[in-house]
Amino acid sequence: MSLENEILDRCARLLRDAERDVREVVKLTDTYPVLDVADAYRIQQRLCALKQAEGVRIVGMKMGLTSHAKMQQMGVDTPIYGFLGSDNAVDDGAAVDTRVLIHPKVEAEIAFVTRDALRGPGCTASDVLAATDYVVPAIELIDSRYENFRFDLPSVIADNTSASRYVLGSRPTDPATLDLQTLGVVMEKNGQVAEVGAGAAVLGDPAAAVAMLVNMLSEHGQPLEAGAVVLSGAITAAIAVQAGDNVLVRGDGIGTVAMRFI
Ligand code: 0L1
Ligand code: MG
Repeated sequence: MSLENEILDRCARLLRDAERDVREVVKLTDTYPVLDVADAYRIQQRLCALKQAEGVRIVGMKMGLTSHAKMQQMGVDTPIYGFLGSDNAVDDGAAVDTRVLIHPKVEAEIAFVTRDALRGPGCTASDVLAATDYVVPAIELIDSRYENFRFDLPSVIADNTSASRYVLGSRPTDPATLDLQTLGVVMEKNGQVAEVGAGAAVLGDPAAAVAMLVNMLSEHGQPLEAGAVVLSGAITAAIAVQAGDNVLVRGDGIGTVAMRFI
């Protein structure tokens, strides 16, 4: 059963205000137990429209819950997606002010930047590689707007899959020169190795995760635009960060990317 438009609008406003006011809210399904995944994507679209009305540009998309461990934890077998706004982008090595974040965590990812638009259904990892301009290592900062970072599937989809900030590495690499599945990634926090992983942690192949995104978007009649940034999903577990922390991600053959916290 679909919730009324007025309720969907109210949910989007609540989440937007929570992010702006740096305030946790109860998960949406506590208030609206019938909220389902379709409603949740409608709320996410409204959140996107609210941000665009404030002048935010949509610069790309992200995949979430791409590891089997996270899917199992949420009791689902399909990843989820969200949007990336110009307000989410941070420069490589720049400082992020933790006072405007609720309970930030970071994860290491591989980001794709598309040269050509992609349309599903039937998009494959090969299609993605052919349409990709370059890949770079990325750090995604997730910051759920929900109390204690706890939610269920519809609630986290509505909350734009916890999207908050991202930073891209400065050295673009042609994915044709890489084996993305075996590409090793190390995440260091304050000079110590915190997490390690390989591209295959993302649905077996980060390019397959982007293909899945394209196919999911096609169910809503949407393409993945040319020039889009795509965060393909976490290669490592997410780790909590606080003021004073420095995070660096190093990917085999693709360079490094860093974020620091003040
Ligand atoms: O980017 C992600 O994989 C996060 C998806 C949402 C779940 C979470 O906040 O951990
Ligand atoms: Mg992520």
